Amino acid sequence: MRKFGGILTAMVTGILFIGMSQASAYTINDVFSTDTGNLYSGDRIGNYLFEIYGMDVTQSGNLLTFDIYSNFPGIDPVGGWTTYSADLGIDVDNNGTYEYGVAFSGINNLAVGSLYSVNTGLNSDLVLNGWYTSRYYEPNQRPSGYNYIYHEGMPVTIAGYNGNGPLSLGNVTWTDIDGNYPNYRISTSIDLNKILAPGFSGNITVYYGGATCANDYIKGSVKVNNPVPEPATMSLLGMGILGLLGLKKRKR
Ligand SMILES: [Ca+2]
Ligand SMILES: [Ca+2]
Repeated sequence: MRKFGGILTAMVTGILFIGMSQASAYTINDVFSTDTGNLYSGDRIGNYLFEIYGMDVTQSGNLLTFDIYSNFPGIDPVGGWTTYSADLGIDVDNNGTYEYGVAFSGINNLAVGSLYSVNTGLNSDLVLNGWYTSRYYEPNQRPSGYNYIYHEGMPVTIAGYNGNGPLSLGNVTWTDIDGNYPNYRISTSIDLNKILAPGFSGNITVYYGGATCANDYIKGSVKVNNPVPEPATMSLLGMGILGLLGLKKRKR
């Protein structure tokens, strides 16, 4: 019996270990709590719907894909404050200022999935380096009123969008994972050529403010390599152009 107990313990420990290692295997891990009852738990404040667990970042060619794991459904009314999803911020030189954003909620004239450049010079009481902060969105802002518990002054939904139009259009998808927590995988992809020079290899900082109240947020550094266009592709392209020119000449 003793031996059996030992084997059983080893099996249970093994299962637990696999479970734990899977839960924390994100590219960028965020502290998370499975407590759904309390307003302060782990690194989040407020309802458990704001909980962020982690972010996976994967690269294929010049396509960089972000998968964020969160309980946030994309829109959630809290009292009189309708919170939306914050945008994704990208800091290409790791200096704390986000030069690029991806629109996740599309509530300010940019379609969901738009990659945009930020007017980083813009600062005010409610705007930080071109990003509207959580305080900007709070109904009855201080000092006239203060009704909410949230992270003040965090860069969240859009943005010091420079007004020149999005750099590219794209998609953001909310996938209901399996009915458990985290509730959603939020996914989007960007073309690295829109934000980095060809041949760039190094770290960039990515940041997601969660909901507009920034009650949970995630930030981390990821290594990327923006490939230089292959010479073979370039010469094929060149041959194609020459071929077209030849065709044009012959037609005359
Ligand atoms: Ca968290
Ligand atoms: Ca920067």
